[in-house]
Amino acid sequence: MKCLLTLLLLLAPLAASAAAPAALYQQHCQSCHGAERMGAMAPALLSQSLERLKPAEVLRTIRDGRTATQMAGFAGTLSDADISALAAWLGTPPATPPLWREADTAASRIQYHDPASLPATPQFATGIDPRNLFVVVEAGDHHVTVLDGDRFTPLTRFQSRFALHGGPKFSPDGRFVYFASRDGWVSQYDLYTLQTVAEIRVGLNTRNLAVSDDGRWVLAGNTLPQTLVLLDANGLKPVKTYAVQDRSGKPSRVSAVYDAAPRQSFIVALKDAAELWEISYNPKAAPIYPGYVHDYQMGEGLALPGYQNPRITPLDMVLDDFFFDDSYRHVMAASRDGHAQVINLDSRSKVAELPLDGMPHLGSGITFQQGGHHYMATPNLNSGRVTVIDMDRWQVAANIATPGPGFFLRSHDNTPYAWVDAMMSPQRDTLSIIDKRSFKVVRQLTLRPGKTNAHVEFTHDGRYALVSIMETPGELVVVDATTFREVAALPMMKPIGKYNVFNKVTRSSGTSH
Ligand code: DHE
Repeated sequence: MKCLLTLLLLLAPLAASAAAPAALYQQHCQSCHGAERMGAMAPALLSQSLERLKPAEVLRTIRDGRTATQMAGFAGTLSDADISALAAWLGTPPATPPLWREADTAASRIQYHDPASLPATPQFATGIDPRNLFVVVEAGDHHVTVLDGDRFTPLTRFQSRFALHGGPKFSPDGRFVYFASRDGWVSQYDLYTLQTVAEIRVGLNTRNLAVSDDGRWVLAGNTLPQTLVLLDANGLKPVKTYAVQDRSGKPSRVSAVYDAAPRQSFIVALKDAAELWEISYNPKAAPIYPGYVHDYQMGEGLALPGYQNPRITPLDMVLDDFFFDDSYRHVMAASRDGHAQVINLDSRSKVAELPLDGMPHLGSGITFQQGGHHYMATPNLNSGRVTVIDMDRWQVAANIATPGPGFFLRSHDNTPYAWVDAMMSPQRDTLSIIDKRSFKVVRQLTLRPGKTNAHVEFTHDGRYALVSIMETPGELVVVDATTFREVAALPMMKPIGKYNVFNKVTRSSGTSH
């Protein structure tokens, strides 16, 4: 009895301090960050939303606030112990998993402008080429700059949703650009009138989105909840929500969604299931794979083949980073632990193993042709090299050493060079320029010593390379792609990625799609 009393006495203060963070949250955070930490005018504070932040950064943000935002510091209001308890509590998942239902998605939609009322032509000065605009995502203060790609002058700069991630995607005519934020917001922005048309929150934690080649659909993939959400691309009205689960019914997070334009379908990579999904947006799709449902024994009720229904290719392991050949018949796929293979999307089977160890970043790869061969090249997230794969033989053609692991690789049809960073290493300030003909590094470029030099995108003609100095404050540096000389620099707040309308809508082989 004495023992039990001692234990209860010992646990009492713990119980009191365990209750405190929830109350602190309610009192100080909820009005901006929303009930159940789901986000409101400020971002969600779910453990999934914070997993990219180091615990010390969470602590610092609560204590000191965030500059240039409405997040005030709580150092004068809360004790150090309270701040630590709150930070630790935010890092743990809520006792009851947060729910985000179709009705929440539908209710979140905001239409700023009726798509039918938008003027038919660009409203900015004539002489500015709407196909050579750049959309630059500035992560430092959550803004987007729209840049004239001929003069390198900003047309506008606007506040985005918190923490945009992944490549913004364009409508086929290049008029609209679609953004996804990690918090689940999808935004449709009109580059002709430089204004947001509509926004909708499709989930609590989103990976990325894809836009269909016919311009009619946007598909967004979530990790929380484990869903895919199909939207009407013109105004973002929700059309369909797919529960993502494997054949045994186990839910899976989405790793990424891609548009396979030549197949008129979306491809979906899954983080927790050894399956690959393909969702056709071709209304005539039904007869294409009539045997599929029976092959896979899914049961007619679970997955019907055809238009807007997932057709599933079973895999022999979870593969969640993908790259496609130009026809989108073949997908190169890698697992987190360095296994890679090639899958034929027509026969729905593995056709080759790829000897790619380390952590190839396939999603950041490029394709090019050389000497009659089709190649793809990929950086590696944990090894200083770019691997070139001969796609005619599915063999490694070269491993090109770079100063350190890199994240992004870029080129353009009009340049013989591919540019790669080493941003995952101490040499994060050094870009390596690789000759696509010789597979050799021909130049190293350090535009701003000591700072992260990464993510390159070319002008529509391939004459200039725009490089991010990913710092707050940072810069966007314009480099002549032939002489490698700097020609301009614009101050920006941690420009993460930049996207050229022409290169994206023409699916230039040197950039992401
Ligand atoms: Fe990304 C694209 C996944 C971390 C900046 N990133 C993508 C895409 C995927 C992905 C699947 C392709 C989306 C598309 O085309 O729409 N990224 C992941 C991860 O799994 C990873 C490693 C961990 C995570 O937290 O999700 C990750 N990514 C980062 C970063 O830390 C980066 C550097 C900074 C940030 O803002 O998060 C980052 N990712 C980017 C950028 C793109 C991207 C700039 C678009 C590249 C492009 O040119 O298209």
